[in-house]
Amino acid sequence: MVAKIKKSKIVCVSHREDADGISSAALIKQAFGGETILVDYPGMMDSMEPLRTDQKLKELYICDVGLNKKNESDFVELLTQLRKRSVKVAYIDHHDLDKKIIKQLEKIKVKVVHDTNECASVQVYNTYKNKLKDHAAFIAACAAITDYMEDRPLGSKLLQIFDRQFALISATVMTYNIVGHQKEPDYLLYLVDELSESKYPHEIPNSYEFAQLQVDKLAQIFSKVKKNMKVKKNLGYMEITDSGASGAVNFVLGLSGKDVGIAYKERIDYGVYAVSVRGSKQCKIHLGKLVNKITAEIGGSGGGHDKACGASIPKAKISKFINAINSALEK
Ligand SMILES: [Mn+2]
Repeated sequence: MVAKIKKSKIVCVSHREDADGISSAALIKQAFGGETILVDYPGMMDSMEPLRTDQKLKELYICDVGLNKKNESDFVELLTQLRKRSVKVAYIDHHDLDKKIIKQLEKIKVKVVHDTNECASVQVYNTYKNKLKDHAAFIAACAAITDYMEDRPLGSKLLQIFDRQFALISATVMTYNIVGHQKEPDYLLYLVDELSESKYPHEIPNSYEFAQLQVDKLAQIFSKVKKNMKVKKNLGYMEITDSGASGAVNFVLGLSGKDVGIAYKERIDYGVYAVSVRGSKQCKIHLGKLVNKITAEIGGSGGGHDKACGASIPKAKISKFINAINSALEK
């Protein structure tokens, strides 16, 4: 006789690269306990694959990781397998997503919380607030700030509870600690733990000192972008070699004077460029949808929000990608 394995494991998969992902993971941990798996876009599906055969898995929460044309069907297929084993699954996100995929997820009875108008942490807070402490509202408000979504209906309501300056400095320090520790997964998990235990960013040892170092690096990046950025008719772009692309991309956007900025950095482990794209307030095109479409055509994957998105592009295709965006902006 085969002994039946008791299902007891609770897992949260969340985005590792920004405060919204880390905060979502912290809120899920406070509400339900369990383990956290932090992912980035290139590694997302690989990191989730072990869950397929994890017989102990009981509940799965997936937060702040957007889907794209390349991975959406694999994602649905994996969750279908888990649902067949009666694993409880919730997907909470705010990146642009094909309605067809939402329907497919709802059909297999995945709990889908999806609003492109509020950040993921605010939606996690709103969905599970009866299981969360007051401090969780503060963490969600900080995440809304870093995702440029503190002016939305739910986000602004949460921010109103707290002193604005206190939330701004906490959100910023948290962000610099996350961005500066991307190569230290254990630190990121420690951060999730501390926030889930209702610690404020300033209570985490050395967080402000670390943020100061990051700010200094950013000032150096600003000078480098100014010197090395290239400009096409409708966009500015630059390859970044010694920092993250997402830290430099706003400088590329701002200094280029164009409505779109692109920064990209080689990911040697995957043989691709990790690409960040940002749009100005005047940019009329939904960049997340555009990048999803172009990467599906030329290779790679990507997508996200209207004015902030990302992509993973095969190294040889980067010029083609930049030219395709430049032409699409012409229309
Ligand atoms: Mn987010």
